[in-house]
Amino acid sequence: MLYPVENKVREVKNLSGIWNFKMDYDNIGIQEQWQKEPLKDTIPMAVPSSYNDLFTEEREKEHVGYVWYEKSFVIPDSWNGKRIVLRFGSATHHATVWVDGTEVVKHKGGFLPFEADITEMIEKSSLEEHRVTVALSNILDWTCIPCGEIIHKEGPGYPEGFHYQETYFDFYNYSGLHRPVKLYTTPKKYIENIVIKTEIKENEAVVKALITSTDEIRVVKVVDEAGNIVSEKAVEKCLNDENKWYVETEMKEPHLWNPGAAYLYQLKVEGENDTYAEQFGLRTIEVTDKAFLINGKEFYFQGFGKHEDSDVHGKGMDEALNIRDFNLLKWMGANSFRTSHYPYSEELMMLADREGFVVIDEVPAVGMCFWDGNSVFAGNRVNDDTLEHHKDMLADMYNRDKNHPCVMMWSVANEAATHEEEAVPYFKEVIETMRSLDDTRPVTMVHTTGPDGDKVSQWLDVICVNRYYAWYTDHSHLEVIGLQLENEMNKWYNKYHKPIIMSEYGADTIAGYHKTPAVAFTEEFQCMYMNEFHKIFDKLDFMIGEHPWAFADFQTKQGLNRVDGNKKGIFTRNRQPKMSAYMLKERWSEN
Ligand code: GCB
Repeated sequence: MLYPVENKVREVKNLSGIWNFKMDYDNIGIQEQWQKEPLKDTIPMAVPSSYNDLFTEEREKEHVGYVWYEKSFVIPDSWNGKRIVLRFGSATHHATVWVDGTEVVKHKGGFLPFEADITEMIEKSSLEEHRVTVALSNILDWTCIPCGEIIHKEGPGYPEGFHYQETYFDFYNYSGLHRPVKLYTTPKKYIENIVIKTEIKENEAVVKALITSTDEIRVVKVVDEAGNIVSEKAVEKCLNDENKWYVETEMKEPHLWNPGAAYLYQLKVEGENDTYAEQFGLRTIEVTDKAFLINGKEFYFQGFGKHEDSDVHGKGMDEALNIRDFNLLKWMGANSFRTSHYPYSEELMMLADREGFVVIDEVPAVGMCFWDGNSVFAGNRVNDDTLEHHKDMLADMYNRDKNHPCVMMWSVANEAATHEEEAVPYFKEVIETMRSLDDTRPVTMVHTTGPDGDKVSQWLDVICVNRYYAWYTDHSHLEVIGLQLENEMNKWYNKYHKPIIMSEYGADTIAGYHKTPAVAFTEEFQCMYMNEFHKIFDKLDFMIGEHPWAFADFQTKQGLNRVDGNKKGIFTRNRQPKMSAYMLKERWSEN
């Protein structure tokens, strides 16, 4: 899927702003077909944003089920004869979209884009103003990723109809139209997709592009950052498919995309009617048993697991926040991050391309492990529908992010119960699917299960492990960290002979809380805690990275060990540093 762009033949209309909004308290709107008429009794709502934290009452904030969005738009006469597409950056988690009361698209999966071609209905319509209506449900069950379930309880201790959304992941189930909604045009014959793969030899690069297009493609041009055309080639149609076009074009003295020193080219595809410039970068990735090499140089991941999360906006896309986060990452000497635990906005990925951050791109497969010993994969929880949806999300993530040079590795899940026998065929298929989509990037998965229990890492390239020694186990006994960590990491390595990234480690820390001797939750403790991990990372040559958890404090559901969210941030939720930020800055600036 291509990002909507403006150029001499394409136009974009951003529908972000204030929409009409209506809570479907009793989840009756679908049955009553609210889309047929303009919504009644609406309130204003910001798009993009999560709606939850904009409300003042729990009933709305914690609503389980449907909410409705509506916006009117006009199509300018100048768009006559063009193909018109309505595109959602994301809708969390299930959306049905109507235009003027007619369904145009349905989508499941809260963190990836989807679109509807509305040309025909616009052409047939005599209306001057159109109405887009969205019914959005935030319900998570075992057929979705992330997984969840609705818990119903009854009996004398519970009010009638008592129920709530249970989730098995540690972030708030923010809901809404989280990313921009856009209308865009293309010519009627148009370029649908471009897949770019590159090969770098000595002082030359080959750029290979597979183009899906109903338009006759003429030529591709590679344009450098200064706007010079550095390569140009006529394109040939693939013999076996009418709408597929393939080209290979060479360029001399390529400028590589390096971490911290990005360089972006554009592949300009020119057709008879349509044209599209897709950004790409030149870099190689190689994984050995002990190293991750980018452009032939060993790369050590230093950075964070992050969240799309902030005050008021929730998970709503916020360009100012993205810029602030990237400036903080640079200030600290961080070179990478993981999109824990779902693909982040396209706008953020483009920024990462430009700023030279290395990204581990994670699909929203989180919450597939129970901590009480109950099984997730054997029985009536994760099922065939979950697997199908998981595979769909991998494909959507790949289709959206395939040409981003910043994406250096795919993560197919976070903390799944990979010790369960039934998880083996599941993840074999998931990993095979990822590889069949992309043969150019390594695949990882983020573990909570230890090396003795894990049954799936033989299929991965890199092993990512989350560990909280002396926090969730042996709480506050820092002296156990070194021993337990070294022992476990050696076990992982001896079992699989693959490089390891510590993808999470950290301690909840209240900003401004200080004590000596240090105790858990103080800023001093957070520094001492991480230092114990660092001593071991520095000893083990197969450790290829450290991503403390988490970049910033973030909101979670309420829980006994969550006082207004997860406080393991190195920054506060407001993006101000705790003491540990200075400690990490010093460590990372040395490398
Ligand atoms: C984890 C999860 C992450 C949590 C973190 C914690 O392992 O991957 O989502 O927030 O632990 O703080 O407990």
